Amino acid sequence: MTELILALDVTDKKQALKIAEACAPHLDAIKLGYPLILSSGLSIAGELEELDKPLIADFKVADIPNTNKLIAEQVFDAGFSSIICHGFIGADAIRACVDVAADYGGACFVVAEMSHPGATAFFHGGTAEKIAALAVECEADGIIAPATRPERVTILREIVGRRKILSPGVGAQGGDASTVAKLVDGIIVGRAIYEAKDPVTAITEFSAARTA
Ligand code: FNU
Repeated sequence: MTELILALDVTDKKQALKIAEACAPHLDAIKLGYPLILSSGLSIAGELEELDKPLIADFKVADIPNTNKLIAEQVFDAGFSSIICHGFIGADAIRACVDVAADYGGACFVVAEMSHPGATAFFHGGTAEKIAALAVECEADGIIAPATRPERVTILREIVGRRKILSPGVGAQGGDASTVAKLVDGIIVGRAIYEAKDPVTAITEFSAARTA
C-alpha cells in the first residue's frame, strides 16, 4: 500500500500538535519542514515522537558536505527518522546526508524534481534524470518526485527502480492522489489535510484514493 505522509506545515505549535495527534492513527509518517520548525523549534520532533510515527525532516539540505553532515546529525539527534536533501549539490554532498542517515539507522531522500510550476525551468532538460541517477549511485533510500507531473514520475521510476519515490503536490497543488499513488511509494499531502474543516475526514478520502 502506498504510504500516506502528512506535511505538517502548520506554524501554530498547539494547532500542529492537535492536528498531528488526530491524524496520526491514519498516517504512515509525518513530514516537518521550515514553517513548523522555525516557529516551534527542533524540539517539536521530540514532542511528536510520542505519536510513534516516523518523522521526515524536509530541510532540502543543500550545502557543502561538512555542513550537511552537521545538519543531518542535528536532525537525527532530534528524533527524525528521515532527512530530505537536494540533489543538485552533487555526489559528495548527498553522500554526507546518506552516510549520517545510515549511521543513525535512518533514511535519506533526494529531491530529483520539484512539484511547483517554476521547477521546470531548471529540473527539466535532463537534470532531474541525472539527479535520480546520482541518488541511486549515492545509495540514497529514494527520491522526491512531483505528483503534479505523473508522466515525469514514470520516467524517474525507470531510473531509480525499486528505490522509494515520495511524491508531494497532491491536493492543493493539483496532483491527483489516485493517479500518483499507483506510481510511487508515498504520497505527501499538506494543505488538503491540515486546512480541511475536518482533517481526519480528508485523510480518509486520500487513504481510499490509494487503493482506488
Ligand atoms: P501541500 N514539497 C513540495 N514539492 O510541495 N518537499 C516539492 O517538490 C518538494 C517538497 C513539500 O502543497 C512542501 O514544502 F520537494 O500543502 C510542502 O511541505 O500539499 C509539501 O511538500 C506539500 O504541501
